[in-house]
Amino acid sequence: MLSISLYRFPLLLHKNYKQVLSLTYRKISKDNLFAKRIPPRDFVFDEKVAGVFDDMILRSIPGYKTIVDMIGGFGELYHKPGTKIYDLGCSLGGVTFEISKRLEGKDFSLVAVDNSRAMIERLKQRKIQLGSSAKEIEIQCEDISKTKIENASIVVLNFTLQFLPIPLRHELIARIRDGLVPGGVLVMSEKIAFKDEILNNLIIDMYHKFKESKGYSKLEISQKRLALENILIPESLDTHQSRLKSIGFQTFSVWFQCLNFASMLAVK
Ligand code: GEK
Repeated sequence: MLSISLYRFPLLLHKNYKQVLSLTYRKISKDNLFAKRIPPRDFVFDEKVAGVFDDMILRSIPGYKTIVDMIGGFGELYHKPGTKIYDLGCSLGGVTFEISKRLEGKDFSLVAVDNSRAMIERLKQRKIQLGSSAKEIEIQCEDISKTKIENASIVVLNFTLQFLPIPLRHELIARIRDGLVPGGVLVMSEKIAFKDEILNNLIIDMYHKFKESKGYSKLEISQKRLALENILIPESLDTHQSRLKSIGFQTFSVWFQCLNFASMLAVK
């Protein structure tokens, strides 16, 4: 597997940066999982995906790094002392570590949840490398539809809800609302669909151009798209807004959008 060293893990400003240099400058493996023609199969977050995930997510989500940086800012702004933060579908901890870095020295605890064993094992290794700076992070390997959410001032779903079957989404958002303290916030990023078919196709074409500009071939793009077809089900921004409002979130705004990727903020 090829290795590249362009990636800057978002921990450069960390006070104990010496401890995390190995994370910051580690070589990351290039995602070429779909480069050769392979028999069609559904996408899974297995060991192979976890091994190239840092590269995959940066080259697959326009604005990913900006979104993670900004969520760190939301963390700083909205965390209330003594409350919890949840990163649901945390993968390798992009959001988890960004928020922890910003809140270092404050009274907080962060619960990072993912149901991929391969992701969680790697995340635990990163937590060990960070030592005492990461002591506030509690890692749970479980389905987010089972996660107990309580006393939370911030819940983050950064590109995770889209993988949950649609019938389960309402119940999860309702549980998040119940677990948030008054004034607590949900930050939710999603791949989105557009109701207008012409616009939808145009934006998808633009997105494929984005992926090509990041070095993916047409074969990689089409094989990955097929693998995700039944796994990642995007909804429209209207659908997200109506669900959040019907569940009782008072304030809603899209704070970031690039092509068919958006991030939303909802306040209880
Ligand atoms: C980031 N938030 O880097 N329960 C728990 N985890 C799940 C479930 C579920 N039901 N379904 C999917 N996942 C991260 C990126 S990636 C987004 C999130 C992407 C997990 C899955 O195992 C994977 O790690 C993550 O959600 C989605 O900011 O790959 O497009």
